[in-house]
Amino acid sequence: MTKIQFELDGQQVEAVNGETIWQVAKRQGREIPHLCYSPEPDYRPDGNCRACMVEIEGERVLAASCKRTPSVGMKVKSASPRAVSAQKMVMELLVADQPARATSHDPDSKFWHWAEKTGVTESRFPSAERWEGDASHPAMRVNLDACIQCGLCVRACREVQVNDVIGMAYRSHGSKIVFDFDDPMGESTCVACGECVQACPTGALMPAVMLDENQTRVTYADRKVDSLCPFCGVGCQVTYEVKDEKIIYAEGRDGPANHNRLCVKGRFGFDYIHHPHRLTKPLVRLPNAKKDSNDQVDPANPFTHFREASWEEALDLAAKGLVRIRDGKGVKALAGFGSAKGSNEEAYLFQKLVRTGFGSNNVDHCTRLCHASSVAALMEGLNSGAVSAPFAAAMDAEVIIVIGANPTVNHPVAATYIKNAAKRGAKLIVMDPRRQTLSRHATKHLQFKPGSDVAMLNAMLNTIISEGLTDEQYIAGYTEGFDELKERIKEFTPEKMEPICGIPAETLREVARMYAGSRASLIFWGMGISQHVHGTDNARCLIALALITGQIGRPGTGLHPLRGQNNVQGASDAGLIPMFLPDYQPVGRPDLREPFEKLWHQDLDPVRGLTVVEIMNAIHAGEISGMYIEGENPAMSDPDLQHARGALAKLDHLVVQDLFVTETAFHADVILPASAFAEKSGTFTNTDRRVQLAREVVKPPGDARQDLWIIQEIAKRMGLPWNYAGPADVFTEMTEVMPSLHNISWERLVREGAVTYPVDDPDKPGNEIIFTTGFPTASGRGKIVPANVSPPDELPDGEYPMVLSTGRVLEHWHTGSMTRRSQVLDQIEPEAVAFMSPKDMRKLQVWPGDKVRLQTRRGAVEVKVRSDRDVPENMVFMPFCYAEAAANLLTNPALDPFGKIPEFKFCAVRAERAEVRAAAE
Ligand SMILES: Nc1nc2c(c(=O)[nH]1)N[C@H]1C(S)=C(S)[C@@H](COP(=O)(O)OP(=O)(O)OC[C@H]3O[C@@H](n4cnc5c(=O)[nH]c(N)nc54)[C@H](O)[C@@H]3O)O[C@H]1N2
Ligand SMILES: Nc1nc2c(c(=O)[nH]1)N[C@H]1C(S)=C(S)[C@@H](COP(=O)(O)OP(=O)(O)OC[C@H]3O[C@@H](n4cnc5c(=O)[nH]c(N)nc54)[C@H](O)[C@@H]3O)O[C@H]1N2
Ligand SMILES: [Mo]
Repeated sequence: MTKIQFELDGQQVEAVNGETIWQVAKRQGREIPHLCYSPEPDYRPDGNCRACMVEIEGERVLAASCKRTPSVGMKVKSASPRAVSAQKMVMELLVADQPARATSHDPDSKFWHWAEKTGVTESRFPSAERWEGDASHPAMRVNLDACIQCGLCVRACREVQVNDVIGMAYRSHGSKIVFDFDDPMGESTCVACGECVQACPTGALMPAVMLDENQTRVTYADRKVDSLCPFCGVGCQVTYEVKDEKIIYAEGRDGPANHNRLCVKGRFGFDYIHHPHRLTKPLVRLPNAKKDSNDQVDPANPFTHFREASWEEALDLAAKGLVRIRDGKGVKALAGFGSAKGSNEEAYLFQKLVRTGFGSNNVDHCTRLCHASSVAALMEGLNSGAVSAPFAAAMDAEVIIVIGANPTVNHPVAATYIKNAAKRGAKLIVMDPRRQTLSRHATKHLQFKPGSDVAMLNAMLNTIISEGLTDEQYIAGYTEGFDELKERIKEFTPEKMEPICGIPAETLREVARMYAGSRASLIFWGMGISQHVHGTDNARCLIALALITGQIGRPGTGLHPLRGQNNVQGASDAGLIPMFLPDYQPVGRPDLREPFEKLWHQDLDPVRGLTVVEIMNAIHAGEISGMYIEGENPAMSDPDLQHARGALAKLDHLVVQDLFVTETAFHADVILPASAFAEKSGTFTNTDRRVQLAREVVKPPGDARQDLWIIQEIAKRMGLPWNYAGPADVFTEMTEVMPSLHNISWERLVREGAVTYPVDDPDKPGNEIIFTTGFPTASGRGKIVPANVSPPDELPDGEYPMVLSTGRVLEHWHTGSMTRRSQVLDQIEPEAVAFMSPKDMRKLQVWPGDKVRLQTRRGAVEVKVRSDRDVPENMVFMPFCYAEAAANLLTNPALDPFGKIPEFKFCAVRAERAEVRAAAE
C-alpha cells in the first residue's frame, strides 16, 4: 500500500494507493464541485470541465483535483478565494449556455445541484447557439442545449459499456456529442443500455418517459427501493423509482455483478408488470371451452374461455383436480414445472410440494432446455454444476474463449467486462457459427460449421497433448482419465477435423496454443454448446481443455457456463430437478435422501422423475394427466410445439400460475394470478453463485397474490401441514439441508445484499473462485471424459436444405410474455423476424422486410426476414419470442441422452419466399 502525506486546506492528510486530491478530500468529508467527473460509478477522470480546480502552493496554474494525485508534502487549497472563484467562474460560464433552471430538462440534475451549492444561478455571459432536440429514440431523449461537453457519456459508451456509439465530433464552437456519424440516436447503432443517461450530469440525456412535451422533467419518484433486475443470470442490482405505486425508472446500483451497469431490459423493461393484460383475478375455464392445441390465445382478448373466480373457489378447484388424479391414477400421473424466474424460496417450496404432495420426482424446469447437458458433464467430471469463477474474472484473464454464447445480446452487462478485458489487451477468441458483436473485439473469430464443436475442440485437445502443452503437474495432482484421453484423442488430428468443422488445421493449432500457453485462460459457454444432441459431449471437451492445461482454480482461469434465467442457478440448487433433491443429492441414494425425509417427515420416491420433454411425451402416452405449471411457458419454449401444445391440451387437469394468460395458460383449467418479480421479496442466485436479496417494490395488482402464498395454499389443500411465515422462514429451512447455503443467513443477506457461495464462515466473504485445490468428487480429482464426433440429429437434405438455428434478440425475453408487454422493448423490436445472409436472400429472391415461409418436418411459419451478414450461408436464425411466428413449431425435439436437452440449435429447414409481395403488387 502506498501512502502519501500532504496538506489539504491546512490539515495533514494521506492519499492511499494513488488516490486523487478529490478522492482524499471526499474521504475527509469535503466535496469539491465536479461535473465531468463521476466518482460513483467510478469513471476514468478526464479533468476537462475544470469545475474541481484547486490551488497548489508553488504552482502557477490551478489543478483539476479529480485527476491530480498529490505528491509528498504538497500543500493544496480547495477552498481558497482563488480556487473558489475559478470553480464559480466555470459554473457561471456553463450556466450561460443552459436553459434556465425552471424550464431546464432536469432541474434536479447534478449540474443544478452544483450550481446551487457554488451559489451560481445566473450568468453575466451571453448564451451560445443551441442544438435542436432529438426525439428519435423510444427510450431516451437527447437535448444537447443542456450539454456541457463533459464527455461522461462518451466514456460511458466507449470505456464502460464499450458500445462505441457516442463520440465527440466537429471542431471548436461546432463541436458536439454525436451518435455514430451524427445520426439520430434512434437510427444509430445504440443498444439503449442507458449508461449515458445515467452518467449525464445535466439532463441533456434523459429517459424519455420523464419529460413532458416541453422537454421538462415532470416525473419525480415518491420513493426508491433497492432490488434486482428480473431478466438474466447476470443479477444486476437495481434501484427502482416508484411514483403513485408504479415503477417509473430503474437505475443501476453498485452491485458486485454490475457495478452500476445495466442493459436495455434492466433499465427500460420493467413496465411489463403494469401492462393491462396482467392477471388480477383467478380464472376458471368455462365448461364449454374445449381444449384444442390449434386454438391460440388472442393477446388483445386473452380472457375468452375463462371466467373470474374467487381465490377460495380457484384454489379448491386447482387442488381437488390434482388430488383426484393422484388418488385415482397414482402419484406418477402428476407432474410440475417450477420456475427459474421465481425466488429460491418459491423453487424450494415448489419441488417440496411435488415430492411430498404429489408424491414423485416429476418436477423439472427450464434448465432442462438450457444448461442441462452442461450440468450433466460438470456433475460427471467435477461433481458440481456451478461456475468455477465469476464472469468478472475476465478482467484477470490473458485469454478468453467465448463459445456458443452471445453475451452482448444475452448477458449484456457480463459482456461489458469481456469487452473491457479485450480493450486492456486480453486475447478474446469467439467460436460461433454466427458472427456477433463480440467478434469485433476478438483476436479471432472461428466461424465453424454448426454442430461440429466436438471436432473443433478435439483438434485443440489433440494439439495440446501432441505438442506437449499440457500441465503435467496439474494433471498428476488433480485429474483422472488423462491416459485414456491421450490414447483416444490421437485420431482427432487438426487435419482430420478441418473438413468436419471447417476451420483450417493451422488455426485450430494456433488457438490451442494460445489457450494452453497463457498465464490464465477462461472459457465462457452458452446454448450453442448445450442445446445439441451431443451437448454433454461438447461440454466434456471444454472441461477436458481446462483440466489438461490446469486453466482452472486460479484468478483469471476457469469454466463459466453463462446461466440464463435470473434464478436458474438457484432453482436448480433448490431441487427443481427430477433426479436431484436440493443441492444435487441424487434421489436414488438412501443415505442422501434420509435428511430430507427426516426434515419433511415423509418417505420420498427413490426413482428419478421425468424431464420436461419426457413429461410431454408421457402425457401423449396417457401416463400423466395432471400438471401444475408455475412461471414457465412450455407452449412456446418447448421444442416441436404442435406436440407440446397437444400434450397440454390433452391434460385432464392443468393449473397455471403466471402473470398473463400465456400460450400455456390458455390450455389451463385454473389460472392463478401471481406476483411479478418487483412485487415480491426473496433470494435469487446469479450465474456467479451470488445469492442476492430482492425486495418488494410495489404490491401485486388487483387480486394477484404472492407466488409463495399460492404454492402453500395448494400444498395445504393437498394435505400438507405447511405454515411458513414468509420467505425468510423458507430460506432458513433451506439452509438446514443445503450445504451450499451454509453461513448465509437471511439476516446476512439483508445486511450485505449479496453473498457468493460457498462460504466458510458467517463473517467471511464467499469464495468467488472454487476448485483451487481439486474437486468435490470422491477422489478429489476432476474426471476427464473423452468425446466422439457425432452429427446433429437432423441434417439438411434435398427436401430441407438449410440449417435452422434458434436463439434470442437483445430486447426480448424468451417467449415474449414479459418483454413484448414492455413499451420500450416492444417498440424497438416490434415484429417477428428471422435472419438470413444477404446471399441466401438473393438466392430466394427476397428483400429485407419480405416474408419467408420456413418449413421443417414439424411445422411451418411465415416471418419477415432481415438481412444479416453475421449469419453464415445456408442458415436461418430465428428468435423464439414471437407467438405469431413461433420458432418452436419448427424445432427438433431429439434429446441429448445424458442431459435430456433438445437440439434447439440445429434442424433441417426449407425457406421459400412467401407470396405476400406478389399479392400486394
Ligand atoms: N435478451 C435475452 N437475453 C437472454 C435470454 C433471452 O431470452 N433474451 N435468455 C436467457 C437464457 S435462459 C439463456 S439460457 C441465455 C442464453 O444465452 P446464449 O447462450 O448466448 O444464447 P443463444 O443466443 O441461444 O445461443 C448462443 C450462440 O450459440 C450459437 N450457436 C448455434 N449453433 C451453434 C453450434 O453448433 N456450436 C456453437 N458453439 N455455437 C452455436 C448461436 O449462433 C448463438 O450466438 O440468455 C439469457 N439471456
Ligand atoms: N427454439 C428455442 N427454444 C428454447 C430455447 C432456444 O434457444 N431456442 N432456449 C430454451 C431455454 S435456454 C430456456 S431457459 C427456456 C425458457 O423457457 P420458459 O421458462 O418457458 O420461458 P419464459 O418466457 O422465461 O417463461 C417464464 C414465464 O414465467 C412468467 N413469469 C415471469 N415472472 C414470474 C413470476 O414472478 N411468477 C410467476 N408465477 N410467473 C412469472 C412469464 O410470464 C412467463 O410466462 O426456453 C427454451 N426454449
Ligand atoms: Mo436458458
